[in-house]
Amino acid sequence: RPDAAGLLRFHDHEPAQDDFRTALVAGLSGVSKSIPCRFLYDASGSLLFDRICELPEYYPTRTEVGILGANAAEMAAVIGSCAQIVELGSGSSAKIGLLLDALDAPWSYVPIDISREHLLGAAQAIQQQYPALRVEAVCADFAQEFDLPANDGGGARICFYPGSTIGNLTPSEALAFLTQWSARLGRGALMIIGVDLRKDASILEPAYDDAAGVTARFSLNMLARANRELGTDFDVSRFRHRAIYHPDTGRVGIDLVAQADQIIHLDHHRFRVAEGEAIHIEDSWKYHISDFQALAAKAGFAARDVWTDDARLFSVHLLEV
Ligand code: AVJ
Repeated sequence: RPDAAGLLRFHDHEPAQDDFRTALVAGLSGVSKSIPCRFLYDASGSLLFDRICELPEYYPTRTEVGILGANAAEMAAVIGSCAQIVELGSGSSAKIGLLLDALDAPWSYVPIDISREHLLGAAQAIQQQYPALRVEAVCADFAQEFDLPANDGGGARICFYPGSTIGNLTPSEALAFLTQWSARLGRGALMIIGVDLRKDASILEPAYDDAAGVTARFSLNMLARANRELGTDFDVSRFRHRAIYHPDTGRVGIDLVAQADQIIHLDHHRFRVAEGEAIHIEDSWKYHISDFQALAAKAGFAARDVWTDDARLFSVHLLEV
């Protein structure tokens, strides 16, 4: 395998540029208004999200990192040697080191991300840090169909999907997503997935509406982005960020609520937003451990193990196809 050492490989599937204008027109045209949450992450939004992860109220990131750190050796023992690690939405690849450091001779790391610059920078850094690892960066939308790099190192294939990113999907979308990935990964493959847990609104609502107002800025940036990129005229100062936990379903719903009547112009379109009207921008679904395991089972995954923190805020699941 000497040819693999130190040489970053790059597979560009040229994911379609998501059309913000089309999505915005569609989202503002209906009876209830909404904008898909994937548009939160432009350059400013991504920086604000990194700051959210450091907030005292936003427990998921540090709790998951704690769980991964505390149990990496146990995970590594199940994974075995020469594994191929496929990470979905790898971003800055900040968490994979916890796993790589615990693994016995991992064969390859396949970070998949839609953001080409971000992906390449992170993949290069990992390749430098782990010169013997075969790093195969894949620029793709991981919800779309594309070929995964072959797993020819002789070990297991592991899919790593941290961060409770799955929480942005409704449970039925999550079922479809996991079903697609169990088929794609194939028999014997493992998935390590971070899933945020249900808990009291007194913890959840501040986590999505922090005292310093960083999450509010993250949400409002979506409107500012539309003004910058599409020339809309949202009066951003007249919208308020709102996060409400619905304990019956386990959903944190995030809205931007207009504080005054506004007419928003976009090309030839005019959208009226009434005072008090909400634009829905994000949901973050929370699970009971047993409910998530049941969902995974329907999708073709057996629950092999699950780890949590002492306060049972967050869970990391080891699933097997
Ligand atoms: C990136 C989807 C995991 O739902 O906790 C954080 C996004 N939005 N604060 C989450 C988010 C506002 C985050 N996920």
